[in-house]
Amino acid sequence: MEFFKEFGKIRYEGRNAKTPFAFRFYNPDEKIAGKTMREQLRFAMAYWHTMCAEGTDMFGVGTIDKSFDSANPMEIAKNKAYAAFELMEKLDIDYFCFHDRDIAPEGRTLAESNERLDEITELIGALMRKSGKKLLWGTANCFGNKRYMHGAGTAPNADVFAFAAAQIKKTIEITVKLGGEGYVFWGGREGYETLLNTDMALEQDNMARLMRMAVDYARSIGFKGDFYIEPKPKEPTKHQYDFDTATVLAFLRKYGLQNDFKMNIEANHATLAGHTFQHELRVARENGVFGSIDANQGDMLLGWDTDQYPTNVYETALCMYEVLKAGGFTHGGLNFDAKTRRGSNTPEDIALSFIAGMDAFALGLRIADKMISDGRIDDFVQERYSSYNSGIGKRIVDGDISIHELEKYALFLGDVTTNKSGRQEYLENIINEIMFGGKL
Ligand code: XUL
Ligand code: CO
Repeated sequence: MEFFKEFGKIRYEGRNAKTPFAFRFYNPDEKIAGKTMREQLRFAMAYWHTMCAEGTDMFGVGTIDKSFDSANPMEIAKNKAYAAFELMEKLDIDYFCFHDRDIAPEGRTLAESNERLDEITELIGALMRKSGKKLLWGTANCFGNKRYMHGAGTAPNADVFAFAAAQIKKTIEITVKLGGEGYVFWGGREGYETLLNTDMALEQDNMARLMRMAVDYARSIGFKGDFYIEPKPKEPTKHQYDFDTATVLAFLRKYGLQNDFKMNIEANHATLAGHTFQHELRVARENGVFGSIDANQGDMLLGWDTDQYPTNVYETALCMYEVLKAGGFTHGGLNFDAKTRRGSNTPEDIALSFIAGMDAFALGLRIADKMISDGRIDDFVQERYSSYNSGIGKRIVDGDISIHELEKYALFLGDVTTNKSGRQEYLENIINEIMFGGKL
């Protein structure tokens, strides 16, 4: 059965393509920076937005039909699996990501939920073998059910903690069974609404305990992929413990988990934390914990997680610059944690949204590669810090000078009267020149 009859296989047709159902910039087999675009970008489909989200918001019901020709929950789940693989095939997307509850509806008991997961993962496994599509990462939805109203790993109720642990254990098992390359912790309700009712220390100790158990269990059953934490500062809780990359790093180091986790950086989460997307990627890269990306964008005028398809090429270029500087993805990839707008409610919109996002990242990769081969930006940064390559600067970075000697040196200088310009505008214009020079 074909679910998306409105469009066929999307192919690269170049910038003069006649149809909107074509890639203009994403040419999967073209090599950029030493690898094919397919290998560099490692695009993934987020099961929850693409197969499940119906366009509901705080003020209204769904506008997008995701019933997939059935009214029976398990039949819908199976049809979603068939539809997901049809879509990945048509869009030339190699990976997908899911929460346990996206792929199979929750049952009345944990045992029933687990049986349903077994049934659906059998089907998904068969579809993966047939198509060659791969699981980028799995995760457990420990935030949607009302039992998680006060959190999961950070819940004040130990029974809830136990339930979350069991749910995560099962999700790790199905992730391993499907050959997943990663496992994500996004702390959906791991935070607080008010400190008046919160034992922050115990909550964070417990979260670390849960993560340690999960990592040890996964490794014991042969999981070779990466664990990620996905930082987000707020929403749904007022304050989420995994606020941003720097906060998560402090948490990991406090609990001795720093060698077990990398970051899954989401663009819209970065901006909610008051950072740029590039900032979060840079902090991760500089600390050796760059892992994977949830590709989307927020709206400059809205203060919440709008999860829009990424179309801002300036942002994708600076993102791919950081990815290339990190040496590219290993187990991670670009997961479109993005949903079509409530008003974009046709099947065609799903294809057009992915095309927009994939082309925006293809452009970003092309521009980032040019930024690096052009060399002016990297050379400028090197030159800017060149005072540390010799003399007093070299002694500072070598740890070969005392504060007394520095004082003596500064007294001899008397004052510092020259500083070189940071040339911000010049550098920004280099990017514009690389992006548009000769093409308009
Ligand atoms: C929520 C979010 C999640 C995670 C996976 O903001 O980004 O979808 O990516 O739980
Ligand atoms: Co996300």
